[in-house]
Amino acid sequence: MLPLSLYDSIESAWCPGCGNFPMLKAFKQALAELEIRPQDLVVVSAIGQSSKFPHYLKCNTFNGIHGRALPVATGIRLANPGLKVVVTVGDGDQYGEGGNHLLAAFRRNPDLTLVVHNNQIYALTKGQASPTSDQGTKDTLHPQGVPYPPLHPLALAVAQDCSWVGRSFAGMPQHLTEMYKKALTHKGMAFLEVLQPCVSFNKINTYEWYRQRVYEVETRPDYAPGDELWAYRVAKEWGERIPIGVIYLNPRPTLEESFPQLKDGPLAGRLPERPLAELLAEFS
Ligand SMILES: Cc1ncc(C[n+]2csc(CCOP(=O)(O)OP(=O)(O)O)c2C)c(N)n1
Ligand code: SF4
Repeated sequence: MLPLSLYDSIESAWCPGCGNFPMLKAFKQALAELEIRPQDLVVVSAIGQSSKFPHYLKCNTFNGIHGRALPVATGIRLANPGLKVVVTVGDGDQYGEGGNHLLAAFRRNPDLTLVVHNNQIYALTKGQASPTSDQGTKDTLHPQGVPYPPLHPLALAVAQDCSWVGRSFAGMPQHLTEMYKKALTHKGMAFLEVLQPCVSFNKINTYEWYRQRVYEVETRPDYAPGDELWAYRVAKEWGERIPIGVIYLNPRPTLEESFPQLKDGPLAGRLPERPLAELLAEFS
């Protein structure tokens, strides 16, 4: 196991009690246990409180524009499959602004880990409803409550053949670490949603609210993550009971495997087949 301090970066600006703290700690723990070195890791994010995650990690990072982390991460992965690529973003960012990229990534199956910090709110912009806000949630944009039901991102992932789908909760650090480890070691796209309380702007979906509802899906007598219809039904479960754990497993070829150019290894570091000056001359 590597020392956790290997990944230490600057001090964070999150509010005390924010669910992002246990996520950061559990992520470092998972990296250390899996012995993923900072130089072999790139963490990509976009815009939001959750997207500050890579700022607080010592490794390669890329902080892009709202909703666009997945295409950037996919490009990094294709250029250098030698890197472990992780995307850390918020529910607003990935399910709202980045919804189109989410659908494309589910289908393409790049070998990367997507972690969505789901606090059911746009936190950085001070608490507007997000695609996962529960129906009836009152905020400044919906003083009478959100009039329609929330998105079910995990069911969407199952329906679109995402190869690994799971959920964890920031209030259960051990579960979280194990789920990070499982997602990080999956070959293909791993989509891990983490229920992440926002103690400043979401006064409804608190630690206690989640704690009363989450249950470990592996304890179900009918547990069958390889069965698409079973996984779809479980992924839609949201309300009095919320499943956490591995919900869907669908191993299939990765995006990288479909590119013949990549069969000899990463493009990064490979010498061009023709001298660069000769290639550039074609465009002059
Ligand atoms: C194109 C664009 N639209 C809107 C914004 C404003 N904005 C910044 S952060 C944010 C919300 C982020 O919410 P979420 O992804 O849920 O992350 P959280 O802050 O809750 O972790 C918004 C709307 C922006 N920066 N760029
Ligand atoms: S506003 Fe919410 S999400 Fe942002 S740091 Fe504070 S508690 Fe965390």
